[in-house]
Amino acid sequence: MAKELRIGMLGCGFMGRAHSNAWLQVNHFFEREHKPVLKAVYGREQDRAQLEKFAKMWGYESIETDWRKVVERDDIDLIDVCVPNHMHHDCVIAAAEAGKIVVCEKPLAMNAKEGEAMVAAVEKAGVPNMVCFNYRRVPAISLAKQIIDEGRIGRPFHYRATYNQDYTISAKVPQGGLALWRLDAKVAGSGVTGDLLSHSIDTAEWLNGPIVRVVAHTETFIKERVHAETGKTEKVEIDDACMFLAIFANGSIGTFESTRYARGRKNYNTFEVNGELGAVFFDLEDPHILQFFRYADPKTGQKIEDHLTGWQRIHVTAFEHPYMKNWWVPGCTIGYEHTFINMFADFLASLEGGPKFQPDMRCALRTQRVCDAVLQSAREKRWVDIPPE
Ligand code: SOE
Repeated sequence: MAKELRIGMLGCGFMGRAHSNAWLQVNHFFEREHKPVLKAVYGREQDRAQLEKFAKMWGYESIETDWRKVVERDDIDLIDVCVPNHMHHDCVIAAAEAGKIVVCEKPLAMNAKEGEAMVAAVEKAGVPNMVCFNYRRVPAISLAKQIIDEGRIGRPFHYRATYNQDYTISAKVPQGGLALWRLDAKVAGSGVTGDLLSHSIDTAEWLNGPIVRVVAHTETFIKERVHAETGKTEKVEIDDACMFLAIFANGSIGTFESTRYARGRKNYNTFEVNGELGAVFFDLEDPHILQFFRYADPKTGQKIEDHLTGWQRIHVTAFEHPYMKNWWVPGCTIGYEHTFINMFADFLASLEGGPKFQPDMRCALRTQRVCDAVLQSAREKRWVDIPPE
C-alpha cells in the first residue's frame, strides 16, 4: 500500500541535488511502501534566484526562505538537512522536536558537543534518523564489508586510507559563499578532517571496528583568502591537509591521509585492509572495482595454489553483488548518484520494518568524536584517546 513520505528539503546546493535526485529515483528501482513527494525546499533569501531555479528543476511544490517554516509545516513528514554544517545542530533539533523523521548530511555536526545534543534530541523524540555517509552504499565497499565479515582476510593488521582532492591549490580560490563554504571554518567546522576524513573514518569503523587512539598533524598551506561574502581577505582557519595514525580496538593499526592539494587527485577516496589471509583495496575514482587478494582459504587455512595467488579485480556489477540486482544487467556500471539512492532505499526499508538503518546519528557521533580527537591531537601535538561509547 503506497504511503506518501512528504519531504522538506533544507538546502539547494550540491547535496540538495544529490538527495532530491535520490528521493525521486528510489521507487523506480526499489520496491518500497513509502513514496517520497518533494513538498518544500528552503534556501536563503539572498539566494532566491538559485532557490527558484532549483525548485523548478526538481519539481518542489513550494519554496521557503525561512527554514523553521519548513520544519513547522504539518504537511511534511521528513526533514532532509542539506544546509552547511553550522546549521545542522539547530535544524536537526528543531525537526526532532517537531516530531519529523530526520535525515542529515555528513558530517553530523561542527563538533561532538553539538552532536551529543542532536543525538539526545532525536532519541528523546523517538524519531527515525540517519546521517548520509553515502559511500557505505557503493556496491564495491559493501562487498568489501561482506568479504571481511566472511573472515576472508582473517586477522587484520593494517588499514590504510586516503581521501585526496586538488581543487584549492590556487590562492585565488576564495573561501565562503554558496560554493566554497567548506573552506570557511565558521561554517564548516573544520577542513578536510570533517569534510573528507569523516567519510574515511565512517568506512574504517564500519569495516574494521572502533578506533581507540589517534595522533595527527594538520597543515594550512594558504593562510589567507578572500571571503566570497565580505570581499575582504581573511585568515584561513580550516585544515587544508591532515594526516593521522590510528590504533583500532582489534589491534590493527591505520594511516589516514587527506588533502585538497594533491595535484591530479579529484575524489581519490581509497582504502586497503591487509589481513593474515587476504587483503582488499578500493579506489572511488574506479568505483565499480574491488580488488581482493586471497592468500589462504578461511575455512581450511589451506594456502591458495602459488601460481593462482594474486590480486583479483572484481567488477562489482553482478546480480549477486550488493544492490546490483536492483540496477542493470551484469557488466553495466552505476555511479555516484546511485549511492544516495541505495542509501535511501535502505532507510525506507528500515521505516518499513527492515533492518535498522546505519549510520544513525548515534553512530555518526562516534565519527565526530574521532574527528574531534584528530583535531585535538594536531593542536596539542600528542596522542589522544577516543572515549568508548
Ligand atoms: C567536497 O568536495 C565533497 O563534495 C564532500 O563534501 C563530499 O562529502 C564528498 O563526497 C565529495 O567531496
